[in-house]
Amino acid sequence: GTRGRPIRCKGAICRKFGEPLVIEEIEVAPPKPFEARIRILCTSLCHSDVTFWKMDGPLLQLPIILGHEAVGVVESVGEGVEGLKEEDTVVPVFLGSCEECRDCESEKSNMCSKFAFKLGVGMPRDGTSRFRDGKGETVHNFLCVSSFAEYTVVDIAHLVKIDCGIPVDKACLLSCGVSTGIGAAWKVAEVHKGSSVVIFGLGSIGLAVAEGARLRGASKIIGVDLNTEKFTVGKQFGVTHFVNPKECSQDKPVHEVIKEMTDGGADYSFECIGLASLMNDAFLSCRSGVGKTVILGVEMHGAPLSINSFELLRGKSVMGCLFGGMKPKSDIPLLAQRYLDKELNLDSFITHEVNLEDINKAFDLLQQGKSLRCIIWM
Ligand code: CXF
Ligand code: ZN
Repeated sequence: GTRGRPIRCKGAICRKFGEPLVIEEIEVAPPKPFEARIRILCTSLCHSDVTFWKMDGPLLQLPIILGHEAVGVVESVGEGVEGLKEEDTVVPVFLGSCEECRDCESEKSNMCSKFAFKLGVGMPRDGTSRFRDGKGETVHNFLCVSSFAEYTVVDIAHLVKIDCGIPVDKACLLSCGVSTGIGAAWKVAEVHKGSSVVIFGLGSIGLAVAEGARLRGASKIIGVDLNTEKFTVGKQFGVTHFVNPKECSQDKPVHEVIKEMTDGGADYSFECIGLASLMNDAFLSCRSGVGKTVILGVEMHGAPLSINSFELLRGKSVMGCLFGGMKPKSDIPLLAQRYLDKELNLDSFITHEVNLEDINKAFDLLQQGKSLRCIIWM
C-alpha cells in the first residue's frame, strides 16, 4: 500500500496567474495528525477558482493547486482521526468546522471560530503544504482543499462523510456552489411559501438560489441576467420570470422594473455576481419594510456599498453568508438525501464533463458563460 509514504500522481498546477494550468507529476505527502489523504474522484470548477486564478494579487502564493469543489475517497488517515477510515467517500469543503466551538454548537452559525475562514494560509493547523513538484519545490494549497490533483490532503475539519449512495458527480456539486445558493434561500433569507424572489446573476449560484426558492414554494422567481438564454435553463430550477437589463428601456432602472413586477418590491433579493452596483440594485428591488437582500457575490474591486439607512430603519435588511449559512457536516448529507428523494434538481447543473488533461477547457467554458458546472474526472 501507499499508507505512510508519499504518492506520486498528476496535478494541474497554476504557475502563473491567468495562464493555462499545467499538468505535472506531483508528490503528495502522507497526512499529518487530524488529516486524511484523499483520492479525488471528480472535481468541478467554481467561479472562485477563476477569480483567484485571474487575480494577480498577494493573497495567494505560486505555484498553487487550485480547485475546491470535489468528491473523493479516503486513501489513508493521519494520527488521531476518528470517524473516517480508508475507502470512505468524502466531500471536502473550504469552510472548516471543529464541531466543538460555540459557533459549531450553535444552530445559527456556520462560522467555526477555531477554523476561521482565511485565504492563502496553507493547511489549517500548521500553515504548510503537502504538495511538491517534480523538482521538490513546494506547491501551495488553496482554500484547504486543492482538488485539481489525483490526490490531496485535507484536514478533517474540512471533510464531510457521505454514505447515502448519491452518484459522485452529484455529490461533487454539494461541495461549494450549489449548497451555497440553496442555503442562502433556506437558511439566510428563509424564503417563504407564496413569496416573490429576484436573483441577480443566473450562474450556478443564482440558479441554486432559484432551486432553493422553488422548493420553499416561492410563487414568483425573477431572474436578472445579461444573457437571455439563461431564462431557458432557469426554468428548470423554478425561474418564472426574466429581466435582461440590456433590453430594459434607458429611462427605467432595473429596480423599477422589478418593483412593477412585484407590486412594490420583492420579498427577497439575491446578488450572485459580486458587483457593488448590483448589490445596490438588489437592495432597491426589495420591498420597503420587509425586503431582505442577501449578498453572495464576492466583490473583488473593493467597491464600497452605500445604502440608505432610512430604508434599514423602515425594516429592510442586507445580509451575507459563506456557504449559504449551511453547516457542511450536517447539511451536505441532508441535501444528498433530498436529491435521492428526487426533490432536489442537481442533474441540470452538470452541462459539461472533461478529463483532468482538459481542465483548461473547463476554464474557457465557465468564463464564456457556456457552462454551469463542468465535471472534471480524474
Ligand atoms: C469563496 C467564498 C468567498 C471567499 C472565497 C471563496 N468560496 C467558494 O467559492
Ligand atoms: Zn466555490
